[in-house]
Amino acid sequence: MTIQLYDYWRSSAAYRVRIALNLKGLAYAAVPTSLIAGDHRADEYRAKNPQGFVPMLEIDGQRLTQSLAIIDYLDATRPEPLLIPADPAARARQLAMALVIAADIHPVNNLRILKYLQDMLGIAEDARNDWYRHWIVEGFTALEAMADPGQPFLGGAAPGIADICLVPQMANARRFDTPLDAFPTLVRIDAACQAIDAFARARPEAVKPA
Ligand SMILES: N[C@@H](CCC(=O)N[C@@H](CS)C(=O)NCC(=O)O)C(=O)O
Repeated sequence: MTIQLYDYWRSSAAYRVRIALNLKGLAYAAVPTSLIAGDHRADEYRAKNPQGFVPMLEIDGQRLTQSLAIIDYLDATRPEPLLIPADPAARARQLAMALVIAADIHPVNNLRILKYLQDMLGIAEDARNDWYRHWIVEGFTALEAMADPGQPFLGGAAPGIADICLVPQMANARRFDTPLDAFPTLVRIDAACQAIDAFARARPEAVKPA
């Protein structure tokens, strides 16, 4: 049965799942779900995904949400290549780096948070952009210190779940003109990932509907 990814080209959480599917060599059909048109808030979509976020993955008769849970499912059912290490200590380290982004940077910069700052609190665009950059710089400062500068990827010799979270967050950082000079290891690892076809094919510009 076809794997279906409810996807929005600019969603960084969906971008993570696109990378994971590509790294595992899994073909999928994208179901474009526009955050700008509000497709994610439509009753029909919320009936399938009560949280009303992308990504959502339909696979093996399952309907899965939350990008990290989806990647964990893919690892459990299609372990090649493993994206979260099996070794408990390595696993904890990789998840910790992934969660700096997925739990601590990304949620406070989400579309609905930015809309709340704008619509409910009357925060102007410049201040919202400062907010966006602030949380990236804070999180990247920690992640730069956690990364091993001697390794090609956050995941070590091969990219893993932390790299899958890093690349979309880097794209967001650049989109909002976040200064990256203080993060040489992260910048180098991002470039190494982007040179891999599975990452390149998942880029927002590569999947943006015509
Ligand atoms: N923790 C979730 C986050 C999903 C998420 O926040 N998706 C964003 C797009 S990147 C979304 O659907 N936002 C809708 C909104 O903020 O209204 C995951 O990792 O899948």
